[in-house]
Amino acid sequence: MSQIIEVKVPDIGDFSDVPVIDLFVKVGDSIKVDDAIATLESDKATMDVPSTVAGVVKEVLVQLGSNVSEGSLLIKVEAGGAAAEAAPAPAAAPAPAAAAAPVAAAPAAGGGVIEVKVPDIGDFSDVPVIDLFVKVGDSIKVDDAIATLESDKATMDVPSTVAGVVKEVLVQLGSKVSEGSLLIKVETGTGAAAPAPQAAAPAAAPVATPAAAPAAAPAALAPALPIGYKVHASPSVRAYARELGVDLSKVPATGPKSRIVKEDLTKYVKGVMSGAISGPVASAGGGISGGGTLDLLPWPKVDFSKFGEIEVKPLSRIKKISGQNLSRNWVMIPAVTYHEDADITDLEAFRVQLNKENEKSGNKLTMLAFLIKACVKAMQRYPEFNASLDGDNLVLKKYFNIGFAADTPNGLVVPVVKNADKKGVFEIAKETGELAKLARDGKLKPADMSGACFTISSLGGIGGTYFAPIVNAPEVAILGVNKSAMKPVWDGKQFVPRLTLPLSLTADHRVIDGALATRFNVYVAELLADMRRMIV
Ligand code: CAO
Repeated sequence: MSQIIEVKVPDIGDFSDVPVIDLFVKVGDSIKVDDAIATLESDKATMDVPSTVAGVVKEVLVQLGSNVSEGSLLIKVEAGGAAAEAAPAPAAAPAPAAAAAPVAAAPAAGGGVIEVKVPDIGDFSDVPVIDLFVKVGDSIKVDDAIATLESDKATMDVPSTVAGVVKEVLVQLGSKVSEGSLLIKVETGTGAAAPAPQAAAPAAAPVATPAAAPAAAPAALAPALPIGYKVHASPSVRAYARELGVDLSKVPATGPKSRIVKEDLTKYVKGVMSGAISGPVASAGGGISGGGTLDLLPWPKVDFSKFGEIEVKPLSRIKKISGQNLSRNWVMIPAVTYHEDADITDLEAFRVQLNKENEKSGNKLTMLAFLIKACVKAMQRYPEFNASLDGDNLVLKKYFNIGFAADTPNGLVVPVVKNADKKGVFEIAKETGELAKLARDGKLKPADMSGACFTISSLGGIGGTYFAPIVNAPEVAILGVNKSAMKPVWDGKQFVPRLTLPLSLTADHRVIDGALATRFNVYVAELLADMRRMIV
């Protein structure tokens, strides 16, 4: 006989009126004991509230943003027959509480071997398996993740449709699969559907995680994958991880259903900062306290509407991706910016003259093209600028691909001029013009934005005097350029007007020290001052 059972917010400590920031169930969902219903977020902690009953959700009494306290009604569940075993209550509690999700629903009465195949994954086919969570002998439950597939548009966890013991795994990392491809064979029944080991996979996550980025997206400021994929965490935890520059896949989860909760993140960061855990992490927000421990503060949450009219506008996809990369690069690279002035009086006159001579060709020489050539020449003299760090090794590149920051209505992207050492300034100017147009039209392909060795960020067409660009990892340096201006320069006898170009070179101090950076800057300035030096 079925009955309707109410699931309420359990004792959540001293908190009250905390917002629901994530909601995992909807009417009609079948849920099990300990399945996460909602995530609550106070100013001190994030808490997943697990269900205390198994059954079918009949009513959801809260929504995203609802404020709840202990005892607030969350959902009503129809607990039918055998499913109605209510769990020993005070399940919830602050999130870090362990969460071995109990028994799977699927009973598989008589037993037998069942094949689990790739379900309908939309228009995708031949997508690679980028993560595999099961091996022969594993006990799995319904909805346990079997594998992660990654198309050029999305990352998808494929959950198991049966509970039992894995008898065969028919794919491996890198295998290409389509709808219907056989993934695993599972022996069901005869008690095999027993509680699955917590270890294997991040549970559930039925279908596609809308991908903010991977390959095909117009990746901004580095082709790195966005942080936080293939892991289970609430949006707020993901956002927090992004702020901190933490790769969530490295963080051990203690939340219900292998979800990473805020405390996991804090613990991980503290571990890294104290040296107990090795791994990349960046400090943020709270900074480092006097004792040397990281004192993480949550990002301030302000209800701005209290103070006046506001409008909330979602960040563009490019901004979200570049934001992650910029945050990581800003906090993880010990970077220093060095300034220099280049006298480009003669170069500008030369550029204007060449443009006049080539007026009919329609191919206009830009200062950017000369800057690219000068940087390539300087990188040839100082190879550390054409390098990337790989652990304790420096990878020195023998090719010269130069990225340039291009401002677009949707955000910043970095197209790349390949083999710039083998091209002349006209060819480079043409190519940068074409790439900048593609960037503005949102038509750059991933290949147009990959493989850069060094980046130039030119704000010369806009203005400014100097700035501190952020190194575009895994590159080790970036040259920022502002608007040239006529300045009085003392020539030993008098002040003479010289067209002066402000240069701002930011370099990764782990690879390039100040003396080298200044030599590079001075050399670039010398080349721009007298282009004849390019052939010396
Ligand atoms: N000093 C003075 N004038 C300059 C100059 C400089 N350093 N650089 C360019 N100019 C002039 C150009 O000569 C051109 O003038 P005319 O139209 O009279 O010939 C005008 O400024 C516009 O140039 P441009 O910026 O369109 O062309 P570009 O080749 O110099 O730059 C590109 C192309 C893609 C780099 C640029 O359009 C752009 O997007 N810049 C922004 C990059 C950016 O946002 N960087 C910040 C990254 S960190 O947030």
